[in-house]
Amino acid sequence: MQRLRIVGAALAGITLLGAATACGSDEKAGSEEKVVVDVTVEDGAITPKGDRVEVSTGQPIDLVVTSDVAGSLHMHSDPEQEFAYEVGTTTIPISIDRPGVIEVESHDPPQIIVQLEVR
Ligand SMILES: [Cu+2]
Repeated sequence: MQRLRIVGAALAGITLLGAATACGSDEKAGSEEKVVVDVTVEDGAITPKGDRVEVSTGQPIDLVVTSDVAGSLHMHSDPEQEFAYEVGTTTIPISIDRPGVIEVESHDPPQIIVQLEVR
């Protein structure tokens, strides 16, 4: 398997969705913010290109893929997982229950999309 080690410094396209309620929120104890990772596939190019995203074990993560072609992502967790996406926008909810660095990549073209640094 080809692995491109590209670690982007910029965290473009990655958004943290915080609890939006200003007051009177019924905050759940221990609940964590959802991390949304926006992935764009356009004309054969995929962004982001290896950005590191820090998450906690069990934290909900949405991979939101907007693509002009159907394809799939690989998550190099143990066991490895594959997620299909369609033309348009596909939201892939994931979470990782063990610490480590998990790569989310494409095989066509071969590219690391994000590295999830799970603490
Ligand atoms: Cu893979």
